[in-house]
Amino acid sequence: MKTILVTGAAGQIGSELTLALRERYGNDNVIATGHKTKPSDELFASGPFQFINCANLNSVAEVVKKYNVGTIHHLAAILSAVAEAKPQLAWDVNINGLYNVLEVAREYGCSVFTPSSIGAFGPTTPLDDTPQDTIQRPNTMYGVTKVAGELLCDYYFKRYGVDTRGVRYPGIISNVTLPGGGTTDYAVEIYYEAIKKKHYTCNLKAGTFLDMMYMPDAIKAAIDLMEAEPGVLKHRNAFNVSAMSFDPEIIAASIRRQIPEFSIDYDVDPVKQGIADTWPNNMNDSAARAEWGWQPEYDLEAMTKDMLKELSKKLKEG
Ligand code: AKB
Repeated sequence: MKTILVTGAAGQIGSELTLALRERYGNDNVIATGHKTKPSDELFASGPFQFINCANLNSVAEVVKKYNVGTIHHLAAILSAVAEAKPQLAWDVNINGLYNVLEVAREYGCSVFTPSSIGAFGPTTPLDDTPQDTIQRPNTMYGVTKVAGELLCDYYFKRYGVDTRGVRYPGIISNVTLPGGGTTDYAVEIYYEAIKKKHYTCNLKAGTFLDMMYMPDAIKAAIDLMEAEPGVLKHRNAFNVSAMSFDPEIIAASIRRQIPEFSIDYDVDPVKQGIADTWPNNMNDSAARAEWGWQPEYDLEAMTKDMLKELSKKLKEG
């Protein structure tokens, strides 16, 4: 049987997607790979794990050959704030890494799931009800790599018939692994601080609306899209997917409904604010809903209740 490979498996999405894929397809059929980040004990113990470097084609090819891989979930990427601090690294990982994965997929006949992001939009994109197909002129290195990645995936499908698929993820909120250097990270940190200090100092301004999604829905999106009949897909790559849109005041109010003493103030990070100001306030994800039945399960209130419950347990256990 062909196996599934996950790159970036120790990262925020990878750590949970790998376990979900193992539960669905069998532990030994899902190969977790990472570059430097140490995997959690659960990830390491539950199935194969190997260190690879996606920026090196042979490193990807060897693992695909060794495990007879049929599908690659390519999650290894540098997020937006780190990409602004280290643009050359972002290009190497986000572009050369994806190119290598696509080349290996072409040679070995693999399908590829690649996340794009709300970061693929820019200041001239319509920010409200952002259409599926619209202006994409981002002015960040992260955005440049995401748009190029979307186009590269489309190209490999059209030119070589590689079964490429992907979504534009919004900010992802989770209680297992922390995100590493994104603009939307505040929406995760706020829950940790709400439990630890009942106060949060936010690095984005009140009124900064962004699309967001709870991790179980992010995982569902990846699995549902990869399991969709190819004939139903008109877009294939870069589907807008969203579950909710809020600003820091709205998420704070949602936390306050569970923790009434919670308070928020602001110390704005100009780099992150500059990035967030060019991203959609809310995306239109009707193409994903129509083509492969995208339907999120969590709204803000359901997510807040679950995040606070799960994090309280986790922080108590130490
Ligand atoms: C980031 O903030 O960089 C990511 C993203 C929205 O792509 N979470």
